[in-house]
Amino acid sequence: MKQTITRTTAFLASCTFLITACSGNTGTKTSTNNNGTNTATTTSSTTGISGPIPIGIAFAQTSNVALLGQEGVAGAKIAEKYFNDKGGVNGTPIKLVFQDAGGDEAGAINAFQTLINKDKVVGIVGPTLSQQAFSAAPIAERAKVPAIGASTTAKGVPEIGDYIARVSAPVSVVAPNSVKAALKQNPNIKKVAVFYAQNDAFNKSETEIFQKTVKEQGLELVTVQKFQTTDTDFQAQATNALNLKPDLIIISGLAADGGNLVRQLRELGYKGAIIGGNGLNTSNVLSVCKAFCDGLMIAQAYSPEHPGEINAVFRKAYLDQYKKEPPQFSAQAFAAVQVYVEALKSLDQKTKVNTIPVDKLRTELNKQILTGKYNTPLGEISFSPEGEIVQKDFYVAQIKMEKDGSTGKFAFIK
Ligand code: 1QQ
Repeated sequence: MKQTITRTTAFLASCTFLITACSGNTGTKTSTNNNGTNTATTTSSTTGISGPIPIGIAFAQTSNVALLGQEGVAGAKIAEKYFNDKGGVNGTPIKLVFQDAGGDEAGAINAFQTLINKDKVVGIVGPTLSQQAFSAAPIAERAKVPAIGASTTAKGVPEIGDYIARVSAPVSVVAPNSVKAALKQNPNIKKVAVFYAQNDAFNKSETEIFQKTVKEQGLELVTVQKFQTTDTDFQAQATNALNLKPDLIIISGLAADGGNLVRQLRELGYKGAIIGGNGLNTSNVLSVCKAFCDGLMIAQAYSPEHPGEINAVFRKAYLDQYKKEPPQFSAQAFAAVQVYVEALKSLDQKTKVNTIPVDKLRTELNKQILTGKYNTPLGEISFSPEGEIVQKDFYVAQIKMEKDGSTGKFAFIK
């Protein structure tokens, strides 16, 4: 019922916006690019793009989800500079248009509508959460605008529609790796307690995979504890679980709540292994669980050590700017922008993209995206006909905290 209301409201909002935004034929947007110079793109639905090619980025830049979204923003910006320095799309630069998708469905819907109707982007990267994608991606689908997820990993995201794809490998492929790594480190693990945030689509999807993996590995699932991504106090659930003496605890939450749960479990005296899911997959979690983050294991769809020139260039650019190794969400955002650039280049070789009306270009681009192969920092990737990423290499990292108890790093153990 809730879903129906959300979608109807979104659809109406989208129509209202279309009437105002489309009453004039041309939308012009001026923005500042990486070099600090002003660039203007003029685009209309019926004529081609004049100026840089606008690609929309709809990540969380505010709210608690910004802990995750800001890493996507960083990766996308590195890609924009890298590909524009290399000549953009056969001589035409790209221009990323950022709209803050915030942390909820409304924020993502707003960002998608603005990017589609006002900024007239050729395609979108985002949103940050699967929970947001299930509301916002249908807007791109209805408008026939490609939307590539770069951190959405729940079951069912690419199936939202023909225009919806992702470069973020699904939980079904990524999550089991961390359970296997924990067992390799400690083959005596028998009893497992699972925690998950029940108000988030991704965490519900991830915990299903974790619970299935636990059973497949012959382990005993002693309890499943639920919480909300907005919770800060986990005493009741943590005490319930610890009374059952687990040897492994698996948490599906987001960075702030997940990090707090890790801290409170350790404060209550838990000494066993802890696995965090993709929502804890950011060094921003270090400031939440501090010294108690030490030992936390998280499966990865990217390694900074991945061989190949494009990853070497990306890694160096990130290291130079942020003085730490690039995180998975930055690498995935880079890869999503790369997919757009390379698909646009292939199209442009057949027909100059700035001669194609933007509506038609979006559809042609979507087809091109799904047929290409891309050599990215994540390795060589391609897409299934549904828009699911096809990727080869996966890893597991373990947080190693320094003695100061506030700095630390993700050490790759697989
Ligand atoms: C999803 C996720 C998020 C935790 C990534 C930021 O994997 O929502 O699908």
